[in-house]
Amino acid sequence: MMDFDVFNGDADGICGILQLRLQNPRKSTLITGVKRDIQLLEQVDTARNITVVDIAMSANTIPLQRLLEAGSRVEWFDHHFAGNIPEHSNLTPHIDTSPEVCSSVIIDKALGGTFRHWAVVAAFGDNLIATAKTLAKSLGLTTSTQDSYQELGQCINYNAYGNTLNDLTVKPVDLLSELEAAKTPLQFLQEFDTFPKIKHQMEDDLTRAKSLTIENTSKRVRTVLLPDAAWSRRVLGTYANTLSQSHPDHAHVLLSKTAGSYVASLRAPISEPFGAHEVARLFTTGGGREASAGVNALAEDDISKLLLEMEKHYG
Ligand SMILES: [Mn+2]
Repeated sequence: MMDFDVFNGDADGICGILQLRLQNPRKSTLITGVKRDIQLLEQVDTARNITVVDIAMSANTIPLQRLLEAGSRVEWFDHHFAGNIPEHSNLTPHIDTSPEVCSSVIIDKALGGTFRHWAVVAAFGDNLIATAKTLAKSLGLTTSTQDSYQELGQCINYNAYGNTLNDLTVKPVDLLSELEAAKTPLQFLQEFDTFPKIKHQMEDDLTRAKSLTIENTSKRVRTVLLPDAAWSRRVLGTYANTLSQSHPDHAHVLLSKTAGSYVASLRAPISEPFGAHEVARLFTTGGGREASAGVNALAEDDISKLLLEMEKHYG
């Protein structure tokens, strides 16, 4: 029986599993995907050990139950809404949904800070700037190193957005293996050409996004509509974070058109980082966390309801 590592394809998921494998190398089957692909556990057959990082337990309850009953040992690190966590002697949950924490920070704590550089990269990637800076300070990082880590986190996070793996600049498994070979963020930045490749693509996409009109759909909610294109899907989350950093007292809604529906990215105001997942979860395909959430397939008719709910929450 193989071991499985199941992780989100974004910066937090990748830097989380990376810390665990640097600490405890093992040959495992890797299950990951684009950021919105969170029902990953169903791809796992019976396994001896399964480690899950940065994936909501609430989206994987059925396969989790099946695997536990089959005798798998499951260790779960996450900061998304978890739902009911099953009581099972083979399940070790490390779940913390506080808005200032991400999965890689939970793992950093569990490992006693051994690979904290990657937790800093991940926290920047998840847009937890204050958390990232506090951790960076504890490592004594210079401002310029912090800036590099921030850019790296942002790029790895950006790289996970898309409808399918084909939309992405680099496949998450390939990125993980390069980061593992590099061992430290600075070595990755110096020795691999993947970072400039992703960064170039991200800047291109951001330039296009910045030309779109932003509408104040209520006093504290700003909304942008993005066209049906691979670049829209890639830049959606990064642009949402860029907008919330430039307008920290506003909530944001980004809507990207896809075949027959919309993908929505929601951001609570940075000054009041709560409730985004509550709005998202009013819709069947919605989910996420307090500060940042999304709806995978929003019907056109539901857009006005979404904007109304955002107004109710944030004004
Ligand atoms: Mn995360």
